[in-house]
Amino acid sequence: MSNFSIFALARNAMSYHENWQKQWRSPAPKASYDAIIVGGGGHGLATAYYLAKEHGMRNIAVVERGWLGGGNTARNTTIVRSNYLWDDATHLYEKALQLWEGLSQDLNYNTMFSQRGVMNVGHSLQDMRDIERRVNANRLNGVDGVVLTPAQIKAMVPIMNTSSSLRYPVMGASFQPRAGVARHDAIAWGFARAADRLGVDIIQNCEVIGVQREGDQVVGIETTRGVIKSKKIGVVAAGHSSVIANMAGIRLPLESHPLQALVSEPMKPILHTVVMSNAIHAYASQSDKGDLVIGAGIDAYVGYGQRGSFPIIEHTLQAICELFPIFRRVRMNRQWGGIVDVAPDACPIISKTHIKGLYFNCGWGTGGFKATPGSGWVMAHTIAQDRPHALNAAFELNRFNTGHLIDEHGAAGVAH
Ligand code: FAD
Ligand code: PYC
Repeated sequence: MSNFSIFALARNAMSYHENWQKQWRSPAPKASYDAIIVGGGGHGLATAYYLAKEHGMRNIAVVERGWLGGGNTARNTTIVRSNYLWDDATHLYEKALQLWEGLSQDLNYNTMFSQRGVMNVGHSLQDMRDIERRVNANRLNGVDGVVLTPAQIKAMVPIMNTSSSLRYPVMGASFQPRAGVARHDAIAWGFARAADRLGVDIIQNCEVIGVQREGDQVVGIETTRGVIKSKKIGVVAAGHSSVIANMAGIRLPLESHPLQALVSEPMKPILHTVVMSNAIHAYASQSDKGDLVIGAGIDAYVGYGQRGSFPIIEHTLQAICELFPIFRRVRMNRQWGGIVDVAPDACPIISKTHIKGLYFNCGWGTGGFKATPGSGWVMAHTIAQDRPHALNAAFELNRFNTGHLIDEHGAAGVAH
């Protein structure tokens, strides 16, 4: 290849990059909108998309302090499932799973949703009782699921050590065949593009630093790009919800914790489903690129450092190596943390507040990625109609007054 064509190629690549940047340069915010969504992660962008698509609201903006999907949306391990224990949770996550099943077509963007199944492994008699109870509850709700014996697990995942002499012996598992994984940043980009096509303003590098009220009505936000007025504001800022609530004079029952994950060097396909264990705080899947995607239980302390602490990851890798001895020599490539906000019952808050026009969607803890389309769908309904949809009625803030908590701690795939 001559020098000339190399330069031409480089020039083409540069102009492609510049055009792409121009196309996505954030517009200047307008003085006012019919609704503003704070937080440009998957949930915020999905909310904006469904507000425009399902409720015909077009004069809306998403404001994001960094870049789209730079929060938990692109830091998570992408497990999508709906095998929760309690009816309210199951219905909400199953709605999300059904939306996932048609999402690539709906958004005209490949979300790489891959229904390769999710296995939750049990290591004690009590684990197995909980697994059987959960699978029965799922089936009563029309959600797919089976209980597997160690021999059935071995047939599906031959590389797993199912020997009874393990420190935490494998005694069985639940398996949801329709569950799986997706591509995390594609969710942010897919929703962003689809919302943009419907006229939504997506404004990056725009941090909310104040919430304006007139009496008990919200009237706008103060941002690093000026004041923007609106009488409907939906806060969808995982990990930082309490900070923004504080600006409006509200105290949320949430704690922010780091949650860590890591990926290995890429390998040929060897792990064809997702394997999780709540008891040993470890789970693994293999991405389409070939990396092992591994995650830990939550860091016990509260904080905003997107790194996490060392012993957690060390314990997770010990557990992974015990379960999959073949992975002992695999090199890990990257480790990171995301900040998740956890409610006392490990369930989300999707709710109006006592301030008119101010709504919160938060508290997803370790498990909100799978909910992204469903969360946006019900949040859009709540904002547009100023009342919750039947699917999120049980997830309002007033449950912390009435005591109607939906305790999913035991059924969470990963320890809270
Ligand atoms: P985010 O993507 O975090 O978006 C919130 C946005 O708000 C951010 O972009 C942030 O910059 C913005 N923001 C914050 N403050 C402000 C402000 N003042 N002004 C403007 N913008 C602001 N869930 C699963 O279902 N399956 C999994 O396998 C899974 N694995 C996980 C693994 C890890 C390591 C982590 C950290 C999380 C995991 N989760 C998983 C949880 C999941 O990632 C989250 O629940 C989900 O992504 C939350 O999405 P979101 O759009 O609400 O949040
Ligand atoms: O909720 O399935 C889940 C999950 C897996 C890893 C983190 N959360």
